[in-house]
Amino acid sequence: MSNQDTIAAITTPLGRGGVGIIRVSGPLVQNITKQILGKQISPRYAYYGSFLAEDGSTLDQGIALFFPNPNSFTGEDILELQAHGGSIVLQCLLDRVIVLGAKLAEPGEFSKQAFLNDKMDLTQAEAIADLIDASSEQAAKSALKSLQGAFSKQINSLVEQLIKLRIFVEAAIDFPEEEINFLNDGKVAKQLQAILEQLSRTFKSAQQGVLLSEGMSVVILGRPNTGKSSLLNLLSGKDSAIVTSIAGTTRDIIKEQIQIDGMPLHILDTAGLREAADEVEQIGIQKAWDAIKDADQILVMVQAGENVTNIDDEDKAILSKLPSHIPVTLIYNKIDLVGIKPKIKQLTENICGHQETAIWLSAKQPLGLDILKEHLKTSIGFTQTTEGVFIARKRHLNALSSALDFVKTGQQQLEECAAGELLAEDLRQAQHALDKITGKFTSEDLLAEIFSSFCIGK
Ligand SMILES: Nc1nc2c(ncn2[C@@H]2O[C@H](COP(=O)(O)OP(=O)(O)O)[C@@H](O)[C@H]2O)c(=O)[nH]1
Ligand SMILES: [Mg+2]
Repeated sequence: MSNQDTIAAITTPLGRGGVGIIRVSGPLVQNITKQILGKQISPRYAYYGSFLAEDGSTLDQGIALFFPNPNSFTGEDILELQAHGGSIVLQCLLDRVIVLGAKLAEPGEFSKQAFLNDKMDLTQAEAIADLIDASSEQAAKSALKSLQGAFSKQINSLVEQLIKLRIFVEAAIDFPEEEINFLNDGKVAKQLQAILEQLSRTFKSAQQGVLLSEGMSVVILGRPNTGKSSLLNLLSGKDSAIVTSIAGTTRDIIKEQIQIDGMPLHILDTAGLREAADEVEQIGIQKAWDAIKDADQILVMVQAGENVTNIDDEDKAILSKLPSHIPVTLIYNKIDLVGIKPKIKQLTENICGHQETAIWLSAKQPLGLDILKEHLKTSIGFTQTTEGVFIARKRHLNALSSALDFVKTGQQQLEECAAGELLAEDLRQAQHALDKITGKFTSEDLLAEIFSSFCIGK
């Protein structure tokens, strides 16, 4: 699949800057170089000179780099013009390149071209976008690991093992008299088990990777004046939300992105839940309920009392409305008023059918913040060691989980009826699922979806 278009884009962010870069990739590059620089330039050599307009006047002066195919990012001829970073200068240069036959690159089109020319697989291309979007140092390091192929390597090794096993099982099918012996001698079962274990390990690492790239969404919920906005401000370290003793202060959802030891968190502060007469407040309350749908964790704030796990009927009513698949943590706030020390406790008596934890803290003093942070980390299964953690996406998790299912069914087929054909089919499906991760089998639609989320010029 070779692209006959020559594509171009400003690859540096728009606005003012010392340097701005235009990247051009495709078959017209050499011609465009000649027109703009007045001559061809040596490959991989920093050429300093004038960038010429059509009438021969100088548009700007800067550095030009030429990377001939196939040794370039996209695998095609690439020209990079490093000009001065003003939006007008760069736009004039880009216009010039477009007039000379290039078309404006779509978001992610350079990376897509690199993928289509086998310069990298899909996990690596996705890692570029994740590296650019990384919201913490750990996320950036993990994205780099994926970019360098750490994730693909694991997938490729699994695919290799699956292929080997498939060949073995399919050979057995061809010799019906010996098929049963072949399949029953324990070798296949052992290899299947090894694949299953490796798949599970990769799945777990990918889960960490998804956390790093997407972060965890934490919604703070509760009655008015329990200190939700105070907690948001405390976690984010700034005055994001207005704090007053007037019930109904917060109406819109206030979102802050923070990180705890490198784990990105999206914290959502919501309107206090109560029967509100005010229409605006009612809308805010509805928004609060909507927000929990995508939450990974819900913090329900209640007022600490002297009696340890005491909550009243209104709080119980809130808890009873929460979906049971999302972990809930009860936050007993304002411990400074009742003289309790910060602490954490697993609640054995579930209040509303959730796995619940209770934390006592003060959002105002502040007290107990470390306990909360530690709890958020452990409850999502975030391990601090980023060694070996590569960045991943939900798409990868889905594929891995589907591969796991197929290998497990294959195991059952083998145990229950030693049916070689059924096992071979499960192995084929598992391999197919893994191939989707690296992009060996990927539909045009999925490619379009993946690359369209990239930035222009990448
Ligand atoms: N004493 C004490 N007051 C608090 C604490 N947290 C919040 N408050 C106060 O409670 C009131 C309501 O706080 P706010 O964060 O706006 O609550 P929200 O309505 O749930 O968002 C404000 O006057 C806060 O200063 C706390 O831990 N201790
Ligand atoms: Mg508030």
